[in-house]
Amino acid sequence: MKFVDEAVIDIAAGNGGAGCMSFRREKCIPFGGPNGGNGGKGGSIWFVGDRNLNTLIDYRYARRHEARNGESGRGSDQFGAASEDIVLRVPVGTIVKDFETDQILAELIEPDVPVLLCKGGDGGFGNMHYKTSTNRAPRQHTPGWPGEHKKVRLELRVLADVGLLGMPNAGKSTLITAISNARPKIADYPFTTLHPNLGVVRVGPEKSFVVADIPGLIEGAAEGAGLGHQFLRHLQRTRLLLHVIDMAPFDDVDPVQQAKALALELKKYDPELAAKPRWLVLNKLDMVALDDRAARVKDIVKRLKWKGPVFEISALAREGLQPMLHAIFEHVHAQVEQPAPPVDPRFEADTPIAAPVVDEPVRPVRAAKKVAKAAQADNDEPVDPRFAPIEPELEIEVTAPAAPARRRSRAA
Ligand SMILES: Nc1nc2c(ncn2[C@@H]2O[C@H](COP(=O)(O)OP(=O)(O)OP(=O)(O)O)[C@@H](O)[C@H]2O)c(=O)[nH]1
Ligand SMILES: [Mg+2]
Repeated sequence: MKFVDEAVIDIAAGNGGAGCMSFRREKCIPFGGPNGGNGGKGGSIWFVGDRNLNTLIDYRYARRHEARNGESGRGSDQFGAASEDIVLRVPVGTIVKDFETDQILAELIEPDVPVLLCKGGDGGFGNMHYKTSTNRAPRQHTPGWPGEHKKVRLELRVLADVGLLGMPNAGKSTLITAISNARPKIADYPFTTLHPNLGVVRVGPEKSFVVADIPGLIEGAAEGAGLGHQFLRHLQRTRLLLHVIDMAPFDDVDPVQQAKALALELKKYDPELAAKPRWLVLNKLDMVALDDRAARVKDIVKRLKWKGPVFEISALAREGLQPMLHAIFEHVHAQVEQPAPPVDPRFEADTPIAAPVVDEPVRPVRAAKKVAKAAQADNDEPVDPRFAPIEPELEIEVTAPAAPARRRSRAA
């Protein structure tokens, strides 16, 4: 399916139905009273992240999504029906931005968690709503409230832990094929890959991470050279970038020069992305003579003034992959925030035990002494304050309520 990672659509929620003004008119029922019902609510527009989608192509064709208006209220106590909401399913990782202001309205990171983007208008009140004991024949009724409408830009940023970055033909697609279940097209011409591919890497039982392979980047991408640099947005959510470098390029270009140019492009696109942890992956080691390898690697690292981790691999021959995968997994795993275990408030240490409610102040010193004495009574082990016996005979200072002052006039 065609990969589309951007779309602009209009969304409009439904208006609320109008309230009705009506009176009960029936034979032999004088003064029947108001019976106009409220209007129904207009449909809202929700977005939901769907794990099974990976493109925004549907929104290239269907560009306007309108929910229906709420039904108007009617006489005979009838309320208008609310309209159905519209749920737009988008790939997980989609960002919804306001078209005019570019403000982020929603990020759909969690699958199947609906996010409200346009609220439907509430229904208006019928005259039945206004009846009171003093206003028995109200003629007020209100129209429905309008629904929200927006023009939004949808941007897909794939959710991956690790991103592969490199010049065209560096071997990124070969690497993702070697380590994961992804099968992108591989060929010996530049720009084989035209859209991001995701692959799940299984390092061991219950140990996995997701890798994203993106199209190659060249010098001047910020100005539109090659495929431009727009797809770098797919690396913005990763935790680690693997900078794949071809150690034996065909046309004898300098890999160090290219690596520096690529780092510059990264900075031009987004300084935050350039600041992400980046590791060097020197690929196509099999193309370098055995006795020349160490010197070549040392030379590249030295000229790049590289301080971070360096891995020497051959994606095609599948050499040197395992140590790299384990190191990546450790890094990614360490960065994933561990969600705090749910705490049952009943067993929370800080929760005070329900104390007897007393209005008068307790004498603190004597009460504390008694608690300490009770704790030492049976054994010497320190007693958890939560399980300390509640002192029944707390010394309570009872102050007699002040006698009401007599009026002087009476006393006199
Ligand atoms: N000898 C050798 N060839 C490799 C290795 N890795 C990749 N190649 C070859 O390099 C060529 C380009 O590989 P790709 O994986 O398509 O490169 P890419 O970085 O994805 O390129 P683009 O998608 O165009 O950006 C292919 O012909 C691969 O067979 C390697 O480790 N050793
Ligand atoms: Mg490729």
